[in-house]
Amino acid sequence: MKKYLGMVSVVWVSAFAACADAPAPEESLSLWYRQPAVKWTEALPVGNGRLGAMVFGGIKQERLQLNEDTLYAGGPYDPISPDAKPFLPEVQQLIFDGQYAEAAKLADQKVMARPIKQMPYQTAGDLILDFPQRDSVTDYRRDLNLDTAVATTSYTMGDVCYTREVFSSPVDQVIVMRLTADQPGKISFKAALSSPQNVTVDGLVMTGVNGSAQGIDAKLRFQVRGEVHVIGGRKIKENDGVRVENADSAVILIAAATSYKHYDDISGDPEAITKKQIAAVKGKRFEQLLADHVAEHQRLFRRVSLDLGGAAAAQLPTDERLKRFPDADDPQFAALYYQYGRYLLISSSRPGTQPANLQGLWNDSMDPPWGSKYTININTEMNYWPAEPGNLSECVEPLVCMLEDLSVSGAKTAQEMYGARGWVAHHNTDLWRVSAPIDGARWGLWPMGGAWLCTHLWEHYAFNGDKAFLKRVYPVMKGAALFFVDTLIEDPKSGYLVTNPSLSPENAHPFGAAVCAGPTMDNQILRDLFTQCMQASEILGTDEAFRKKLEAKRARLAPNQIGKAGQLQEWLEDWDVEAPEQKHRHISHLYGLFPSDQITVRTTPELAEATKVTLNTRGDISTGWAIAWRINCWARLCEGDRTLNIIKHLFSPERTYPNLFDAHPPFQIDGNFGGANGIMQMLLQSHSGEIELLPALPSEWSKGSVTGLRARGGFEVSIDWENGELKSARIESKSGAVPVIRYKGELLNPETDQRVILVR
Ligand code: FUC
Repeated sequence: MKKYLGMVSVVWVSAFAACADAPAPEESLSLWYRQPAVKWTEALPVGNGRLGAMVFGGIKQERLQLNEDTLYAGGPYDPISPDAKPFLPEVQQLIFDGQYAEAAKLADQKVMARPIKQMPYQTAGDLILDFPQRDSVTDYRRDLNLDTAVATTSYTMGDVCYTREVFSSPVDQVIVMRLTADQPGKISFKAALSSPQNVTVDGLVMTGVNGSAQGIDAKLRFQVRGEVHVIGGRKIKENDGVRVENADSAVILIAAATSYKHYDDISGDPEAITKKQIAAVKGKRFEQLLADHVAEHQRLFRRVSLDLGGAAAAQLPTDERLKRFPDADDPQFAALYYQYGRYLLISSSRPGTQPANLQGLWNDSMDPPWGSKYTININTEMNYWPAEPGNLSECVEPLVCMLEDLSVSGAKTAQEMYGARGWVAHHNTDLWRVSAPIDGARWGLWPMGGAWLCTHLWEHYAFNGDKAFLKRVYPVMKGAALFFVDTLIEDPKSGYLVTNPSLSPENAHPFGAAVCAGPTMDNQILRDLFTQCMQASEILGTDEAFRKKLEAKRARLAPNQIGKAGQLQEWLEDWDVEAPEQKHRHISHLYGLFPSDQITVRTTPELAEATKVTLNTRGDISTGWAIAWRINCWARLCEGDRTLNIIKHLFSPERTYPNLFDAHPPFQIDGNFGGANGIMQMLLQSHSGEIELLPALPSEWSKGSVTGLRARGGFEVSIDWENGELKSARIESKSGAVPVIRYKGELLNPETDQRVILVR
């Protein structure tokens, strides 16, 4: 114990500045509240990509709900239906014959995976701290400082001011909590671990196995290991926890690990890992743990700053600001939401961790909505939209690794289900990298999930120009394309090459099903995938014959088409106006408008008009992520005021919880990331070979500045504006190339325009 004394050598007075009368935090990039969290969606998230906690900030009881990003149910499994391959030709024929409901029925019986659902992501449990409460509490505040990634709770009880700070360190791989008071001997509590998992507890060590699900046995072992260090007072180990009495201050360290090593290897030793992680911080002072954590967080977080003006509103607690946003003059709230998106990505997706799942990293349930895994027909992609432009390129690495895994597991699915080369992943995947279609044909019989994700590999290259990276991922992109070389089939009516069976996620057409051939989104994704593979092979000087093959296939894909209502057609045929759900949340065929640039106001004005018709029919109000997608589309259509109006739907108590988590409802993190990206896109876009400054600036954001955004082609961009007009733009060209810059529809000459500072 003695060794640790230095670690908590806290000067008591240092920790209570916040207590005076609980004003707003000094750091305006903070979420803050005047009451503890009662609901989980009021608690504040911390995370190091792998290890997460939701901090409640209770007075009599503190709760840290804990997550480890590999703690999923089940174990390695492969649910490919053995009947899929023999029955797929029949399903295909039924679709070509227009017997869609029959095709869906047969697919449900024979083609879909067994089990029909994947494995859910699960909670690790809770760290609970029980405190004696002798008096009433004043000056309560809890906050999450986005700049330091520390959650702090402080209050005064009697004449003592108490402070608790919590962070999850990416450097030391532990969650750290410090408890201090402004008088000696005042820290007393009982700390205990608990979990809905199958666990045994000894003191602050909780050892367990994950849950089974869908008939897949629980095969993962895990451990959560806590350690408490005190200055002054006493620390007593009990069977079910640790008691601290009359300490001057205390530090709690939490490590957690599972036996997961890879999707087909669960031979890890969680006990050895957690012991090692705790041992590794032995002798490290709290101040050092904190300083290392903050430095690593700020290395990423501080690359971008955004000021939209109106900082006074930050004096109000975050939940109040949220309620007032639609009617208040609080543009800076959008800046807070934007930076919270970047904070959440940094905290849920770092090199070496799992990618951000449906809830990022944070989940308190054994059976969360949609399993809190990877829905790859929009949600996972949306999670990563803000990464490259938001200067968080490293955060994409877990997604890249997942794609490398899927290119192996998905090759088996391609072979066994379709008899095809390459690899395929359908609309969902999980920790075990399952790629067969799940959930029923209506949702799952869509072979494009892996292909769409592959466009993120190209994007990473487009933003950074890293050829070594392109070389690394080219086989994954090629494998995804190869699957379609083998499986695209000629549509007997139109002669186009089409996917079959497929669907337009997850929308039913007028003929009693969703399954169909060659929906618009598939053709758009394939056009991108093929084009990007061709460009990559050219850059890498390889695979000429394959490139030619892709070119020939690409030429036979159906083009984007305008239907009888003037809308962009969702399907190969003009079915849209008869489709049963006119307000459907998915706007899959607008993939071509965003995230792709196949449709733009400038290059394809008629198609851009058609997307407006579609967007107006679908409506602005939808589920959280679906609103976020609409925001991005209207920003691409360069309609700033319309975009801000839709943001007002997202920033409403119906679509954003008090902790600013997105509400589908229930909580899904995609809306946070999609919303953040939409805000960024209003200020800067880079596609179709140009950088466009302030393309969708709403009139309410008349003055502001942004620094450090990234643009395709290897540029870093900072912009200042006033009275709704560009004041200056600083563009740093990492490659030395001169960018093509557009502002208000006109090209700016970066060499002569006084407003542009080009740094090469
Ligand atoms: C897709 C969406 C749902 C939900 C789920 C996680 O299936 O259609 O709205 O977001 O993913």
